Amino acid sequence: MKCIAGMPESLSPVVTHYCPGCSHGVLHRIIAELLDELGLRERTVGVASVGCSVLAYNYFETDFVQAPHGRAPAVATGVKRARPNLFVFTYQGDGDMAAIGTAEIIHAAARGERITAIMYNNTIYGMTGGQMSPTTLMGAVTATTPYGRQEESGRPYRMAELLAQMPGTAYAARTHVADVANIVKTKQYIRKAFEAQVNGLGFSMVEVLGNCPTNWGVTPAEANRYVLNDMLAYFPVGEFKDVTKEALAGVHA
Ligand SMILES: Cc1ncc(C[n+]2csc(CCOP(=O)(O)OP(=O)(O)O)c2C)c(N)n1
Ligand code: SF4
Repeated sequence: MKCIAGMPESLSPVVTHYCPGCSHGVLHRIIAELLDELGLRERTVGVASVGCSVLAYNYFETDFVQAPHGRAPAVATGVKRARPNLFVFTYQGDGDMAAIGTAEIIHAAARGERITAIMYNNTIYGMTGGQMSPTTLMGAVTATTPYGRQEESGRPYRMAELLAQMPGTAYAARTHVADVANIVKTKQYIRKAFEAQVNGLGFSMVEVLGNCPTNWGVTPAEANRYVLNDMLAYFPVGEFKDVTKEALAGVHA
């Protein structure tokens, strides 16, 4: 029989703990494919955060550190500064990056740390039961906003645009994995973020709009429709900063 698809070498052949239809797994595969294609596997250190992806270290055939409570960018900074030749990326949810660890990510970007941050934005705290996060859409019902998110909880903010403004950021983009075309696009964006680090250009990040069928209380198909209809209306996809071309041409120091 002809094999037309296989596992990336950087992805571990183990049973997943993610819920059926959850797009964390899609994103893991994209990252693993890129680690293979860019030849980074043997010198990669991933940094797992809190949230459902706390177990990310089970799924990648690379070294991994676990950094609780939003401290992944700080830990990644330490690893990268101690061993600049390593390839270092964080994998964080919106609760971890945009709430618990806001200070770490903003200052890592401002300092231009040569790390890459991947944020999985499902607009809630998935692991702990679906509480509101900073990216929860207005009016959305969550475990802590039973009547829908109201003005008193603030309004959702956009991490990719925020981090694009930081002086040390070389690359910032937002994408989603709710359909095949954008899974392909996501891989292109993450490739550019990884290459920004490999080329020593500064901090890079990609925000990926993901789903959480379990805590949203819907089927995987309905969850992806929520991403396409509701989340995309508030969180535009695209590249918000890309100094890679100019930097490679020597325009940026
Ligand atoms: C400072 C701190 N407060 C609370 C927690 C408990 N906690 C563990 S996972 C989590 C939610 C993470 O949500 P998110 O980052 O959005 O990831 P998801 O599970 O949705 O993928 C929280 C609040 C914690 N680990 N640290
Ligand atoms: S709780 Fe949500 S984010 Fe977590 S694994 Fe399940 S579907 Fe995915």
